[in-house]
Amino acid sequence: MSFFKKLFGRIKDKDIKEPNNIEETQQNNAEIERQKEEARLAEEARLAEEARLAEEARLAEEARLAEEARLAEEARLAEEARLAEEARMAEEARIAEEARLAELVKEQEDTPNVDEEIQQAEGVEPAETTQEDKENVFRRLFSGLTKTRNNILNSVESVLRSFHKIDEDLYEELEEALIMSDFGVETTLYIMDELRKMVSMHKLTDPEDLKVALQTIISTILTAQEVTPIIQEGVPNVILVIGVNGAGKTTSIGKLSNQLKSQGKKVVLAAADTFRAAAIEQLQIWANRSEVDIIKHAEGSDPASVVYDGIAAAKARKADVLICDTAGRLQNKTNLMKELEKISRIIEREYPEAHKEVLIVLDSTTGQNAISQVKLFKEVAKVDGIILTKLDGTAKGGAIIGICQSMQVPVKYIGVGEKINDLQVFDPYDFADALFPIDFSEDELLLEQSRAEIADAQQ
Ligand SMILES: Nc1nc2c(ncn2[C@@H]2O[C@H](COP(=O)(O)OP(=O)(O)OP(=O)(O)O)[C@@H](O)[C@H]2O)c(=O)[nH]1
Ligand SMILES: [Mg+2]
Repeated sequence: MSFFKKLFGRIKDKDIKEPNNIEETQQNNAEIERQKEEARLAEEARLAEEARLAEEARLAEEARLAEEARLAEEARLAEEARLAEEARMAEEARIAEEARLAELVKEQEDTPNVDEEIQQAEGVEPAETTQEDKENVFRRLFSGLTKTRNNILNSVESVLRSFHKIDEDLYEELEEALIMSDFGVETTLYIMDELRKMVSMHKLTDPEDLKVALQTIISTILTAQEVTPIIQEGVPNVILVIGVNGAGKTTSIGKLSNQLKSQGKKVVLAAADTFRAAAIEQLQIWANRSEVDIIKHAEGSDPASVVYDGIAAAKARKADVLICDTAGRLQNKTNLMKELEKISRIIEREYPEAHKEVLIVLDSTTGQNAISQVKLFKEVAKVDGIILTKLDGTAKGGAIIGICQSMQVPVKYIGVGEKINDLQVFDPYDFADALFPIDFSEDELLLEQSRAEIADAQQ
């Protein structure tokens, strides 16, 4: 077959009209070109549409992310505003509460004690402690313990209110509430044990009765330690005040010297915290306020030599009480130990005739931490008693129960404010009453009976 025949045959196969002349062939070619162009344009349009859609999707995603970010920012700002408002309201409440307490204290201080004024005018010494004095002391204690009481009462009462009978679930929730109120785990378990015993001993069934029972157990814990007075009559006394820095040593010494002075005692202070000049100045201010003598050396001098001079001055001036302030820094325990040992040695050697009392000052706002501080200082010195400060500023006063229960060191004084009169001799019964105020008459009887029974059982 000739070449043209083959070609024509194939064209025929493809149903293309056979060109019958050159012009037709040209037309066919043009048609092919047109179709190609059309296909190219269609492809171009398809790609353009695809790109447009992709761009549209990208823009939509961008808009969605921007909206998401805007909403998140809006939520963040709203949360920030809410927290700021909460903080503002809490601060306002704190200031209002502070003002209320300050007003209360001022009212008490401004109330003229007519009896005392008449007695003084007549040259009669005021009676040692009147019923009114006692009531004022209790009121101060009651007011100082407000935060702790609210903390304990709110949680205990909300548990008691939510039960109609005394059962395991109640015990469990009460246990949790006491732990949350800073009683400490060990002490809480002890209290719960005692509570179960009392419930079965008195056949208690009403959850409300548990409040009286709790108060009984708490005051029993608080009174378990024998509390001896910090000073003895007829002999010279030395009080060594120790504790971590900021606990309230210097302030408590200032308040204590004022009390002792007003009881007619001759007091000398020894500024044995020579760690920084401000500590010496602070004690000097308290000495001026209480009008008592102070022995001080320069900043950085040997604390034991201040105590040595303090003893010499106390002897020479026939002082009843020498109170030694000490540094509380614990960064270097070995140094602290050596320093306290050296001071104790000087006191033993130079003042053997004196009654010695080592008091540890604990900041109640540190809660359970106070217990580890006692443990630490007991390694260094024989601790005779505790001054527990700042009970007024904390909700963690419940820690005192744990301290008494586990430390075998009696609490002797408590600080319920920054004023000169805000250091109180610790009265465990008053403390328990101020912590769990119960308006009772018959219950009081039960309370007293229970105290006696527990005391009997412990003997
Ligand atoms: N609210 C309140 N504040 C107290 C009480 N006792 C002490 N403070 C305050 O606690 C702060 C520290 O008291 P200081 O007496 O300087 O403590 P310190 O243990 O001597 O401290 P260092 O000398 O640094 O070791 C002071 O601002 C006192 O006013 C208290 O019972 N209640
Ligand atoms: Mg101090």
